[in-house]
Amino acid sequence: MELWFSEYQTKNVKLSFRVKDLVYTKQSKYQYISVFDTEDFGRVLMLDDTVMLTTRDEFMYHEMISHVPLLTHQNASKVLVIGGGDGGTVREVLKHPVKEVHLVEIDEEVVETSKKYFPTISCGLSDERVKIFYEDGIEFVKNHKGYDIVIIDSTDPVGPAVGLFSAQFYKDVSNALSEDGIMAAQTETPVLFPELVKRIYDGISSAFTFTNPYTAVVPTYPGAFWTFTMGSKSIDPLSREIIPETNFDTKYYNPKLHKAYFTLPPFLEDII
Ligand code: AG3
Repeated sequence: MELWFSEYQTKNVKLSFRVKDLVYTKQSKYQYISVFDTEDFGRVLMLDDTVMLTTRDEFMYHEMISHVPLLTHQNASKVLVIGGGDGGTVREVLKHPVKEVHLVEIDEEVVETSKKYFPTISCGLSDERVKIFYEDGIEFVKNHKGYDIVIIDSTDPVGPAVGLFSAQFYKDVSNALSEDGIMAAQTETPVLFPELVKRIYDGISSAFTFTNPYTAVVPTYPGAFWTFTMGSKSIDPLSREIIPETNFDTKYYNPKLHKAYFTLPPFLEDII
C-alpha cells in the first residue's frame, strides 16, 4: 500500500511525496501539523498540507532569509524572528555574534513538534540567547521595539498569516526596528503568483527607505523559485561592504554573491 502526502500549490498543480514513514500528525489550535519521512527529501514538515520544510532543502531557505539581512547590517545584536517556530531561521541567526534573539510563534505545537522530530533544525531554540514568545506577531511588533533585524518567516498569506503581509504590519515592523534596522521577509513565488509578489513589494516599499527583493531556489516550494524582500530604514544594502564573519559555515548563501542576489531576473523586475 502506498501513502502519499500532497500540497496543492494551485488548484491545478500539486507536489506529492510518497511517505516512507508517517511520523506524527496533530490538529493544533491553529493548524493541522504533519511530519513524515520520504525517500528523496528526507523528513518533511507540513502545516495545513503546505510544505514548511524538508530536511533536504531547508538550508536554501533558512540561510537566505537570515544571512542576507544580517550580513548587510554587519552589527546586529538584537534580532526578532516572527513565525519560524521550527527554529531553522533561529539556527542560522545564531551563527552571527548576536546578543538576543526573540522568536514570536503563534503556535506552541509547532515548536514542540520541531524540538521532538527535527533536532537538526530546532537545535538553536535552547540557546541561552533565545527567548520564545507564543503570541501573534502582528500584536507583538506593536509593543516591542529596538530590534536591529526583524525576520518574517511566515506561512503563506492565508488564514492567520494574512496580516503578516499587510502594509500596516510592515510599518509596525519598521517602527519596531532601530534607526539602522533591517527587515527580511519571505515574499512568495513570482512564478505562480506575480500579482501577490507585486502587492507584497508595494506594501514593503511603502514602509521602508530601501526595498530590495532577492531570490533563492527552494525545490519544494511552489514554483521552486522563491523571493525574499529586505526593507531597510537607513542602510543602503547596495553600497555596503560585506565582510563575512569567521567560522561562518553555509551551504547555499555565499558572501561572494551577496550583492548579486539583489540583481533580479528580468521577468521578476517586470513584475515589481
Ligand atoms: N515558511 C513557509 C514558506 C511558505 C511555503 N509555502 C508553500 N509551501 N506553499 C517556512 C517555514 C520554515 N521555517
